[in-house]
Amino acid sequence: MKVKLILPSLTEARSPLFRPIKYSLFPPLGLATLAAYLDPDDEVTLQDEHVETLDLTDEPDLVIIQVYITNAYRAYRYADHYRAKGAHVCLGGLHVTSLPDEAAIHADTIFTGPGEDTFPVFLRDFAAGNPARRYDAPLVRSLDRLPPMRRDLIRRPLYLVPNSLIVSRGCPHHCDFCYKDAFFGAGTGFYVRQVDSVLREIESLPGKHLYFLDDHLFGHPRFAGMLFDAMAGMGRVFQGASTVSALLKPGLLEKAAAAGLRSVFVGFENLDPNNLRDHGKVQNLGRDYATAIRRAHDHGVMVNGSFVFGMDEDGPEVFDRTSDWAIEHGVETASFHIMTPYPGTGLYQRMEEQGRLLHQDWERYDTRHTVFRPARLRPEELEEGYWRAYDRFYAWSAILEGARHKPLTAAVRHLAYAGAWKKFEWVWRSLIRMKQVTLGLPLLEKALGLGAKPGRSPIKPAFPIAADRATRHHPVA
Ligand code: B12
Repeated sequence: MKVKLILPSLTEARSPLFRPIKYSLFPPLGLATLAAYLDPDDEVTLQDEHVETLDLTDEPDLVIIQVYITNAYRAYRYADHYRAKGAHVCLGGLHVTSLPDEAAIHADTIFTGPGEDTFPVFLRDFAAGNPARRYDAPLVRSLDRLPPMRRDLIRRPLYLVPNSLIVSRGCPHHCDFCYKDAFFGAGTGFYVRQVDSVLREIESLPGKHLYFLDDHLFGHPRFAGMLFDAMAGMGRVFQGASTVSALLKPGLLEKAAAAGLRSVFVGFENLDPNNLRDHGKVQNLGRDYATAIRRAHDHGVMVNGSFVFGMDEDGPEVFDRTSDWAIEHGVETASFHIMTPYPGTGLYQRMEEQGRLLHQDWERYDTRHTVFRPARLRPEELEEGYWRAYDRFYAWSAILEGARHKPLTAAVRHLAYAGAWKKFEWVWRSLIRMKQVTLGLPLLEKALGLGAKPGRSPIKPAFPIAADRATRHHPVA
């Protein structure tokens, strides 16, 4: 059987206004995960429109498309295209789960929730000539029998972070702006893989650098502790995400840093406790953000802060105040977002009930556009402020100011990391044009490793490593 898996480009990724490197970072792990359930004899292609031009001239029997909110219209166009050619088209992912009826118009089969349990069932039904129109993920889920994802289908040179991996699903918290509760529904909302399987995957990945794409890598303390203990001595440097409260608790951060954690993504979201309370971000309430940052820095871990603008208490002062705060606390990189009510979330429901949604053009639900009526800002004021926050935070003077009070190596690392990320756009663009984005990876590893404690030599793992597909097809990055 000929199978085609497609990640259509997020629409904002096509715009000259946005930075192409952001869309050449992470390979489509969700699709590579689903591909692991296909028959080894199937002829499989995986195309990611962020990094390559889609070939739409082929004649697959089965087409699998991952739908995010801002690629939904593209996804539907490709779905219609392949259905017209007689292929069986499956749609799944976050947006399909939020709006299954919208997606169903363009699909032979739709899937809600994570696909690990439903996709293999569909494949059996499809082979028997009896596929259903819709599969909903079961309420009880586990990753215990997860087959290794098909990394051989990923074109590594096209990504800056080919060694992205994911060791859990979901998150233990319930913020009302996050897709998570809608996606996992009433079922298991946070679950982790077996540590051994993660270690085997890590061993199969070439080079030093790893990026954990989990929503909350520290979210299951026992699992995370075991993972970090086992990783110590593997000679890796890695990045991942945590909450403020997990950074404040002694124990895990120390283990993570010893295992090679060099930068952590933290959802600060907003500096106003009333805003945090409004959106159910209770895990941040009363937490000392400054101490969390200091603890990370003390352990040689850089901070990538994430902030959301447009909450009800936010007025015109919020933009400068937030970027200045981040600069003052030596946050190395920051991402700002305009609050965006994704369909299916508590926030969306609230905005709809209050009549505050401005439109339902999903392509503009990209966290760069205002799609609802803010309480204390005009919609265009919110967009202007959002761009200004970026300009202010990434001005050279601000980068220097943020690095100024740090010990020398940490200051150099701050400058190198923030500068390389935001100030050398032409380098990233050239690498993308050459289709050799991975060439930037040694630079990233160098910047992350600066000032870190001397690495220990890699130890042999205490279990046999399967010669898995990734090592066979991609010996070295
Ligand atoms: C990598 C990533 C990106 C990449 C996306 C490209 C890529 N390579 O996937 C980039 C950097 C471009 C990106 C951009 C953005 N992202 Co992003 N991203 C992620 C991240 C960190 C990992 C995705 C991943 O690999 N997951 C692991 C795999 C296993 O899960 P999965 O992809 O969901 O696939 C599973 C299911 O969805 C399902 N499935 C998916 N497709 C299909 C199809 C079929 C047929 C079936 C059966 C099943 C199925 O089965 C898969 C296996 O379970 C997630 C967080 C997360 N932990 O998931 C956020 C996440 C998806 N991003 C998020 C956000 C907010 C954004 C941005 C808006 C951020 C910003 N301001 O720039 C933008 C734009 C997103 C948009 N417009 O929708 C949010 C939610 C977005 C939403 N509701 O649509 C998430 C969930 C993070 C969060 N917790 O808030 N992101």
